[in-house]
Parts: sequence; structure tokens; C-alpha cells
Amino acid sequence: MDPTETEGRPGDDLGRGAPGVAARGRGPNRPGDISQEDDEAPSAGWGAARSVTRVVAKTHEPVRGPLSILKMNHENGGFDCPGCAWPDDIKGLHLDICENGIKHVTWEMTPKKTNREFFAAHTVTELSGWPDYALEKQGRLSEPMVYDETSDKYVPISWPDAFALVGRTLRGLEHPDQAAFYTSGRLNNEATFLYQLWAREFGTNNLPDCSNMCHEATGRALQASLGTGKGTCDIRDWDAADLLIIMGVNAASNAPRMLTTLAKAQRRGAQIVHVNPLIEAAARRTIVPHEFAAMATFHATSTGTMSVQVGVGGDLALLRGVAKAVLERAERDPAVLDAEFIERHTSGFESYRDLVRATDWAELVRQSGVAEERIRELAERYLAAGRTVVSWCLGVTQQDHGVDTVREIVNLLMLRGNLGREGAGPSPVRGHSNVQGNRTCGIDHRPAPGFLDALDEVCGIRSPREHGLDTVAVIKAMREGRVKVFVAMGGNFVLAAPDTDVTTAALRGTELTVQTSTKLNRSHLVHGRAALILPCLGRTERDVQASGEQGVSVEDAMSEVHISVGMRNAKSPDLKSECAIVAGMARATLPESKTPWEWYVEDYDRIRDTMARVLPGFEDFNRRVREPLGFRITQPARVREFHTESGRAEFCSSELPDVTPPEGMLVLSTMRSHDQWNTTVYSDNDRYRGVKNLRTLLLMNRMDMDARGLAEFALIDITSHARDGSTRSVHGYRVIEYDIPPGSVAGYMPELNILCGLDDYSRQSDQPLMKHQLVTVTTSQAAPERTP
Ligand SMILES: Nc1nc2c(c(=O)[nH]1)N[C@H]1C(S)=C(S)[C@@H](COP(=O)(O)OP(=O)(O)OC[C@H]3O[C@@H](n4cnc5c(=O)[nH]c(N)nc54)[C@H](O)[C@@H]3O)O[C@H]1N2
Ligand SMILES: Nc1nc2c(c(=O)[nH]1)N[C@H]1C(S)=C(S)[C@@H](COP(=O)(O)OP(=O)(O)OC[C@H]3O[C@@H](n4cnc5c(=O)[nH]c(N)nc54)[C@H](O)[C@@H]3O)O[C@H]1N2
Ligand SMILES: [Mo]
Repeated sequence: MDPTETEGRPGDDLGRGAPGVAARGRGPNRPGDISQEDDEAPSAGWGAARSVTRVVAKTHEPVRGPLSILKMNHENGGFDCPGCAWPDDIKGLHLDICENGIKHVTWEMTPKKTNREFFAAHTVTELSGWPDYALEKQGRLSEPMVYDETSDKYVPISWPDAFALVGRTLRGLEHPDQAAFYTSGRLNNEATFLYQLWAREFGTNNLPDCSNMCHEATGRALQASLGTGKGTCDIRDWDAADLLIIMGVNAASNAPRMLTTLAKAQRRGAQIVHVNPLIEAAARRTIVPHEFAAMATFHATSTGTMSVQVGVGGDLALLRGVAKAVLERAERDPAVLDAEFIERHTSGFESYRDLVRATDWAELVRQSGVAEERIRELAERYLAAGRTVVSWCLGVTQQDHGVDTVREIVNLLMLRGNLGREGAGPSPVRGHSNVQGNRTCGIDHRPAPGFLDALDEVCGIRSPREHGLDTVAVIKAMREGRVKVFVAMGGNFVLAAPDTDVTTAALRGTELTVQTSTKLNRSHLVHGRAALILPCLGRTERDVQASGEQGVSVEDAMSEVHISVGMRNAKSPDLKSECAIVAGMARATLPESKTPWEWYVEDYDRIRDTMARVLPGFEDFNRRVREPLGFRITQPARVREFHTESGRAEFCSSELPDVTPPEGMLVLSTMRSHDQWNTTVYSDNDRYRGVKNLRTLLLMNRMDMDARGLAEFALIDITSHARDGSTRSVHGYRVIEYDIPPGSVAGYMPELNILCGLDDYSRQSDQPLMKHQLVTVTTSQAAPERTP
């Protein structure tokens, strides 16, 4: 379809701009000059302090804000930082907090309320014209609201009536598959378990989640290679590694507590190689989080020893180049391979070796964008290291061949037996603070039969066996009228998903949208014929039920499960916990259900007791989760036990993809700024990249600018060219000269999601190609709003 056909609300601001009209970013868009300069200054730490102060000031929590942060990630009690999934440090350093975690928490703790007076004062059409920043800025949602078509406003509704509306609409569907249940990755384990139980008891596996957009490729690749969907390392392995290869992660902004580990590694002489088209802050010198806590000891620390600037999408070719150099060396010196490991534990080595040998260097260099000498240099470090950990995030996964690339990481590790032993292995950086726990606890549109059997037996239900819809598929299904009810536990689906116009139209076509949220966002304005906003407690808040105060559990990126207890009073008496909201909706949908929904909510230990019987690795859950720092879910691959069909770890011989753009085109990768949490944008600055007051930008190599006759800050239009031949454009962006390989350009999500066609998803992982869009860039006629 032509995305411009989408009929919107009159005031809709989808941030596209128009020919001659500049697009608007999703941040505050304050007037003022825009700029970009190198941010090499080691005083970056002071910038961090200032930046935190500003956000804390904005949320009007100058005193209490920092106090409750001291309780975050604490060994005995305290809540889990909702900021990211990096594990807590195990030895002594329990107070491992970071700038972005602080922003994240204070954002949730704002005393401002988006209450019934606010909704009475603004129609949804009016709010649709507001910038996204202004929506979230209103504060915490404080009571359930329902959309009223006559007044075009959200009006108050009681909790029982809200649940009844959900129940009635779901029961009125012809088939349970006409409903979909989205999860954003901060939903705790207990609510997650109830949520999937509700969906499956109702009769569908339509459980799309944000993981469909971030680490689906990781899960599928590791499952195929090692028989487990997760990384095998824990933080001790990071601390014991001689070489850490960090691929496609902006650690300083998105997993800041990783810097603590990197700084320690650097001090003990380990090598840290960053593989990224950009030289991000972590690859230079940055502050490490606990030095932030210490305030007085602010100084920059090195967290990288080598940077390899791949072209966008070039990681597979780079890894294969390293493997080729290792195999070449092995011809002279067979000891560089771990022959015993390969022989005893793996299968497919010979065909992989032959494939690598047959690939010539010229092709590896062309596809990776990295010179042969540089690839060999990386190989030398790999050969010199006794123990290697490879870590990765979205730069690797949001690609057409993301699964193959993750499998190539495993191939390379296996050549030297870097698997299932201390200090070595694959270690993905997960995104949302509980995205990994969501999958563990059953959010999976392709559930394993064994999991469903256990669920059915313990919970006395009959789960559907057919696979459900994931994020991309559910948008298509809503578009075609096959899915009529969209329920979301958290998140901001319309902005996080690809193809903003199409997703907007898809959601608007539904009968009912239900958003359980903490803050107002665009997904409340882009709604179905009927619409509910259900406000929930945040992770920092006390959750009191019949049996007393409750804790919830989360799983970090290294499979550690621990309890999180909120400490602050709820922002409003009308908030409910996510467990209570799910149970309320479930009971209203399934009045005859034998599941003791209300009984579960009285005491979350009861939910955990049931989970312990369903989920492998959760035995004795209630006791173990309360141990200091919780427990680690057993990783069979960590002890060289591979639950693959062959019982061995599998080498993968995949074809090298062609990632080079056609003549005249560029490859666009979309990413986060330093001052943003996914769709929540705190400011228009991106400090470590030196950008001030601008989000509608494109980072471009000088050569590519010259080829197009573009000066620094030139106004441009960007047009994407989707696989199905359709095109999408944004207008009035600005070009910024940046140290990025020629042919590759970068800009911000969620603004640029407009350009990502719905059909442009990986056929290996079904992930949208958010890091690989083919674009053309032309001079824009849009009038400049702000000046450099
Ligand atoms: N403060 C903060 N923390 C966060 C988030 C947030 O928004 N804000 N989001 C959370 C979530 S949900 C997630 S999933 C993670 C995301 O964490 P990241 O994966 O760090 O997220 P992005 O900002 O998308 O950055 C992708 C990185 O990959 C690089 N890159 C782009 N293309 C390629 C490529 O082809 N190859 C390689 N090797 N690198 C490439 C980019 O330059 C950038 O450094 O962070 C989590 N933590
Ligand atoms: N182009 C492009 N698009 C991307 C990506 C990319 O790199 N490039 N990354 C993708 C990735 S990795 C992800 S994870 C998705 C993110 O997708 P989502 O998880 O859907 O989006 P978020 O922005 O994290 O959701 C923010 C909203 O969550 C709600 N919220 C906050 N805290 C809570 C809570 O405790 N409970 C509940 N119920 N709600 C809460 C608030 O209302 C807030 O507005 O975006 C994806 N989209
Ligand atoms: Mo994510």
C-alpha cells in the first residue's frame, strides 16, 4: 500500500514533515541553535552530573530523587533499576548506579499527574498535535480512563467497568486469535506469567513483544547453535576474560553499568575491542558508573583498546575474516584450534572450514568495509587471548542476516573452545530490564511444546498449539482486520514499531485497544474504536495486597533472577499493580475460569509457587529468589551440555550476504541518543556524540556529503526504498559530518521508524530491519526552523 493513503486525525503529528515543511523531532524541540562538536573531553563526567541534575530538576524531585536511587539495585531489598538489563555487580559494589538509570527512575517518580482534569481539558484530536515529549511530560497517569467518541476525550471509568469492557469485547470475538497481547520488556515475571496464562487460557498464542524487535535473532541463533536461547556468560566470565569483543552496542548510553566491568578489565590488562561503525563513547574514555556515585572522584577511564569501524551490516563478513585468519594460522600451527573441543562437542566443523577457506579476502573486505590488515590485527588479538567473550546488541541483531551473524560469533568462539568454560562465551546485551524474563516466563508466540505441556498440566488449561503472531505479523493482521483487539502491557507500540503510518492505521482499525501504562504516550492517542488507559504502579512503588507488601522478580541479561521491592508510596490511590490488572482483565474475560486469579493477586508467593512447577530452573523459587542477589537459572551450554538435535554445538555455514548499497544509495542504521529511553526522549541533546538541540539529523561521511554536494547542517530529505518497491520520506532533516564508514549513515529512532517499511523484516528472525534501510538523500526545500 501507499503509506500516504492512511487517513489520520486532523491534528496528527507523525513527524514526517512534508515537501517544503521540516519534520519535527520527538523531543522538546526548544528554540535555539543547533550544534555538533567532538566530545572527547575527559570531563564528560561533569556533563553527566549536569545532565542528571537537569532531568531531576525537571521532574521536581531534587531531594527525594537521589535518595531513592541509593536504594536501587541493592543487595538487601530495594528495587531493580528499570533502566537496563545489565546485571548487578557481585563483589562489594552494590551501589552500581548510572546517569541513565537515574534519569529513568526520576522520570517515573515525577509528582505531576495526568489526571481527569487534564483529560477533560483536551480532546484526543488536540493531543494528537502535541509533541511526544509534551505528552509524557504531563506526569503519571492516575486513574483508569476510557475513550468517549462523542466528546473525543478520555473520561474516567471504574476499574470493574474497565475490566468488564475488556472481558465483553474479547468474549464477543469470533475467535481468540482475533486478539493480540503485547508485552514491553519491563513487565515483571509474576505479571508476565499471569498475562501469558490469560492469553493461552483464552485460546491464543498471539503474544508479540518488544523482543521481536531486539533480540529475536539472538534467541533463534543461540537455540540453533547451542540449544539455549540465552548467552552462557555471567559477570564472573566477563571479569576473567582476556579479550572482550563488544559489537553493535552503545554501552555508555544504553548499558552504562557495563562500563564498570570494562574499566576493571582494562585495568587488569585485558583487551577490549569495540566493533561499531561509529567510535562510541565507551570506545574512547568515559566515566564509569560508580565513579559517578562517588562524585568527587570524577575522571575519565579508558574502556577500550581497539576500535574496528565496520560498515553497517558488515559484522558477519568481519567475523568470517577473523575466522579465516585463524584457520590460515592453524595450517602452520594446529594448536591454535581447540581440536579436542571441536572433536568432542561440535558438529559441522569441516564444512564451515571449507566455506571459510573458499571465501576470498577481497569479498570479506568489501562486505565488512574493513581493511584486510585490520581484520588480521583483530585476529591476532583473538589468537593471543586464552579466554574470549563476545558481546553484542542491536547493531548485530536488527539486520536481515542477524541470525547468521550471531551464529558466526559462536562459530568463531568455538574454533578456540571459547565456550562452556570460565572467562569465555557468547554474551548478548539485552535491552529492557526484564525482556529476558518475559521470554523465560512464557511470552513467546512460538512456544515450545514442552512448556505448553507443563503449563497445561499445572494450571489445568488447554493451551493452543498453533504459533501466534509476532510484532510485524500482528500489525499486518490488524491492517487486514484479522486482529480486532490489541492489549499492551507497557510500551509505546505505535512509535516503537516499524512503518509508523501503517501501524497507526492498523491500530485505528481495531475494535479495542488497551494500554496499561505509567505515562501518557502516542499509543494512547492512536487507538481503536474503543480504548482504555489503565494506569499501573511503577517499579519504584510499594505494592500492597491482601497478604501485605509484595515483591516482584526480574531476570537480567545474564540469567540472574532477583526480587525487586518498591519503596515509595503509590503516586495515586487508583493505581493497580500489573499483576492485579492482568488478573482483573482475565477474570472478566473468563468468568468460569478455574484459575484462582484473585487468590494469586492476594499473595505473589502463590504465583511463584505455580511458576516453580511450570518453569525449568525455577524450583524452590520463593526461597531462592529471596537470597541475596537471587539465583542464576542453570545454563546447560555453560557446562558443555547442548540441547540440540545432535546433542552437539552446531557450526553454521551460512552464505555471506551482500550488504553493500546499490549505486547512489546509502544504508541507514537507526539508534538511540544518549538522552532517550526508547520512545521516551528526555532532551534533544546527544552528549557523547556532541549533538545539541537536534534530533532530525543524519550522520554522514564527508565523502558521501561531497558526492551529494551537501555542506554541514544542510537541509535534506531522506527517502527509503523498501523491498516491495514502495518509498517513504522524511523532510527537512540536517546532515552532520561524522566519522562513519562511507556508504553508511545513522539517525535516531523512533523518528526514523516512518522510513522502515513493514515488509522490510528479516526472513531469519522476523525482526524489522531497523539497522539496515536503503535510502537516498537529496537537498530539501523545507524552511529551516532553527539555525546552526
Ligand atoms: N539509556 C538507555 N538505555 C537503554 C535503552 C535506551 O533507549 N536508553 N534501550 C534499551 C533497549 S530496549 C535496548 S534493546 C538496548 C539497546 O542498546 P544498543 O544496541 O546500544 O542500542 P542502539 O542505540 O540502537 O545502538 C546500536 C549501536 O549499534 C551500532 N550499530 C549500528 N549499525 C551497526 C552495524 O551494522 N554493526 C555494528 N557492529 N554496530 C552497528 C550503533 O552505532 C550503536 O552504537 O538498550 C537498552 N538500554
Ligand atoms: N527504528 C528503530 N525502532 C526501534 C528500535 C531501534 O533500534 N530502531 N528498537 C526497538 C527495541 S529494541 C525496543 S525494545 C522497542 C521499544 O518498545 P516499547 O517497549 O514498546 O517502548 P518504550 O519506549 O520502552 O515504552 C515506553 C512506555 O512504557 C510505559 N511504561 C514505563 N514504565 C512502565 C511500567 O513500569 N509498566 C508499564 N505497564 N508501563 C510502563 C510508559 O507509558 C512509556 O511511555 O523499540 C523498537 N523500535
Ligand atoms: Mo530493546
